[in-house]
Amino acid sequence: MLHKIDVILEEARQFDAHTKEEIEQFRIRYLGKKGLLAELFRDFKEVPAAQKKEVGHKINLLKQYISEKVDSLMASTTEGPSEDSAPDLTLPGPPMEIGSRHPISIVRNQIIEIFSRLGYSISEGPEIEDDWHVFSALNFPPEHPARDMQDTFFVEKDPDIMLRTHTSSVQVRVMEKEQPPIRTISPGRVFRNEAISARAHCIFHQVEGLYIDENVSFADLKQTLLFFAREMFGQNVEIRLRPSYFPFTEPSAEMDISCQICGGKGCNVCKYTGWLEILGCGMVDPNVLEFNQIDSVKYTGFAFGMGIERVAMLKYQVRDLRLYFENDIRFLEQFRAAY
Ligand code: 2U9
Repeated sequence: MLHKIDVILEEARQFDAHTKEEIEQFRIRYLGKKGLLAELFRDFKEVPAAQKKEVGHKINLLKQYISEKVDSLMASTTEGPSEDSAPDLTLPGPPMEIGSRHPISIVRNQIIEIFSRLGYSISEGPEIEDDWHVFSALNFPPEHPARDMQDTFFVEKDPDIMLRTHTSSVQVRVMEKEQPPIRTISPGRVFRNEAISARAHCIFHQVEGLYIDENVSFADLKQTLLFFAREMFGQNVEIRLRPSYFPFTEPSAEMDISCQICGGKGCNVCKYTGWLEILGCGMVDPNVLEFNQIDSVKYTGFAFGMGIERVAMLKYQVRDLRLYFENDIRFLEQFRAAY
């Protein structure tokens, strides 16, 4: 029996394998159910009691040697895939995940496109502004709350410098350079000192519009906004204007659109009113025209302003403003099909 074990061990030592197939054959020959080790364990029953300890020890050492040899051969085999499983290099690669536009960009581009068709130019300007362009030139009285530290981000060392709270400042800069007719929209990022919640953020995006010419009327404003609302939300949409107040427009109004979820019948989105607020607007206050060297007897104008997040919320039924800023891929990828 001891001799038989030595012969098997020597044979196993001599064995060398290159392929997984050969290693598997080796494993089966020694460790398989009907293999040589199983045969030795069967013979072990017949070994006289006096030799059992020595023989049992040798069989265990042989089993351990063979198991380790199988493992190390498997680990060191350099065998590549067989010809059948080799990759087909002529096949096209896996499709690349393509990104999608952010919903704010999609809606901003749509707004720009709609007003471009009405002949509006696009104006851009600085995000860091001065008091004149953000407040004074727009007829904000000195005690207006927006001028307060609570509402606006000022530069600590110079209270004349601040982050713009609206893009109307861009249109003040347009008026400095150009005389009417002026027909421009200013999309851009604005900043307000607000606590972040589902309905408010300290950074958001606006599009403001300005049209100044001879004989511009409130009827022109209303028809322009109706055109915009129908292009943006669909031809069935209705609008209504409610009186409001802004320092830079007189008269001023807020515009609602008929709720697109319930068709104006009333639902929890429109709080059972059938209407959703979308923007503010009005006739440019003559003071604003005069502050900016535009003759307020000869010229009139209208202006409007909207938050892009709000328009996108209404268009895509987004319930929480914070989703726009978190960049969670599960939110963003839902806009892949749009634009
Ligand atoms: C000039 C003169 C007037 C722009 C206007 C609004 C009304 C308005 C808000 C809507 C939601 C800002 O994003 S929001 O918080 N805007 O209600 N904006 S009229 O008026 C101007 C612009 C430029 C020279």
